[in-house]
Amino acid sequence: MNRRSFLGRAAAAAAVSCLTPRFLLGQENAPPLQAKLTVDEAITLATVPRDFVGLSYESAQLADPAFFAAGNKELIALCRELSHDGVLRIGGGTSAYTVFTTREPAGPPPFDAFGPDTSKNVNVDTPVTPASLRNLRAFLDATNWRCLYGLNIARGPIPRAVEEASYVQRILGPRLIAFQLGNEPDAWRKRFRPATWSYPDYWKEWWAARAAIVKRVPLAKFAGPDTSNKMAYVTGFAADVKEHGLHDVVMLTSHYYAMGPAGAKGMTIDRLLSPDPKLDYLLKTAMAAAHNAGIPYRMSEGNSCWNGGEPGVSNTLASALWVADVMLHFAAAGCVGVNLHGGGYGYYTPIAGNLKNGFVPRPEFFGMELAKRFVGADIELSNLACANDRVRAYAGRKAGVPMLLAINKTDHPVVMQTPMRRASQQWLLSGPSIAAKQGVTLTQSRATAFHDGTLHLAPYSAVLIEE
Ligand code: BDP
Repeated sequence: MNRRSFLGRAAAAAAVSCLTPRFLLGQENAPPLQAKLTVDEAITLATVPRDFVGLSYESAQLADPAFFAAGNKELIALCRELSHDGVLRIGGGTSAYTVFTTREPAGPPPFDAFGPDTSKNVNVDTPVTPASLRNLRAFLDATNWRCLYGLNIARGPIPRAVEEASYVQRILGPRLIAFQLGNEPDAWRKRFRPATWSYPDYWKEWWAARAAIVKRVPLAKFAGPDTSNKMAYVTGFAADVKEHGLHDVVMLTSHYYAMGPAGAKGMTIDRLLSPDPKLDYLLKTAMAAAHNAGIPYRMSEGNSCWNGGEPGVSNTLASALWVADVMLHFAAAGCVGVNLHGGGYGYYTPIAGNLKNGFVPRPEFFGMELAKRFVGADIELSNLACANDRVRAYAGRKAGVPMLLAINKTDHPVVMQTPMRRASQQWLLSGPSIAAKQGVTLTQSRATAFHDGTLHLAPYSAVLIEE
């Protein structure tokens, strides 16, 4: 299904509409949902890589060299809280409008902080200079993160992208994972390219751009195709990489937004918390393509609702529960990482702020923090028997210790029988209400909700326990 389409999910919405009267608060007194989790320890679905957790920012943010810089201590601290080994992806819609120049501009940067691109078509050029790249390197050193770097291919020109690549490679050095050649090329039709534009045209351009970059930067590595939603580009790209034996293509990437566009009808908490039928198709297709090419797959950009996020949805407890679930969903499928898009004061940004006012974690940040506890863990095959598909669970084992993440996206309490024998450690993700923007917390406490293998989940909450 095309995420750019306005198609609603009428059936799913109808199925849950009986919940709406109690929807906003959750009912401690509502009858509990019964759930039973069984785990097959013999079958490991995936091991969550060290650098699974990531963020994605607009390329335009580089126009302010002080943003990704060693001096931005608050942002560095928040990134380190999310991961000691994360991935910062630079790209997005504005990567078609960045202009690399070695002439450092005089005067202040054009903005304080740059949120997700919502313009799609109308944009202004912003500079990227060696100073912003040197500061970005210092930021990556301070966070111990690495970078996926998007070059301006949509509008080029290619020689400028080649020059930029040579600076990026030299300055970021080991902090650079790979270049991405253009953001969402499957959406260039009728924007940057003619109406007839399709995958074979992209591959031709990609091939020429790669050749030009490799000539000047022989050590360059690539990831792609960094697409919006057209899986034909993902399978096509993987097949071409394989056919041409391109060992410098180290990763297959594409984007995932649960819904959108923000502002359209039906972009509700209700929908965000319901299973997304297009997700399993995406994962199955992307993983098969990656397997075919012998490279890992990473979800390089995504979030709850494209077009900058839906206010009252993308910045609430709902987004925190959603993100914890979706991160584990990707991880269990074998995806090697996810980059949650954001920046500035965008509604879906996990970290909000600017240099002047400081940086704060948004609700989604806490969902990411919960999911990150699975980094390094083996995710085991499990089955959750529950009448409500908004109750979710993931089981795993880290350094031999069994762990379980249970997510209750309903307004009922849940009583979940589990094979866990004890809960030595417990984390609780919760908030004052599902629509709460403030007061969402992740707390570590001694297990009180767990007795004799039975886990009690409050409405709209998630619990992670380690045996
Ligand atoms: C994606 C773009 C990103 C936007 C996002 C959105 O790559 O730059 O910020 O959509 O619309 O297509 O939120």
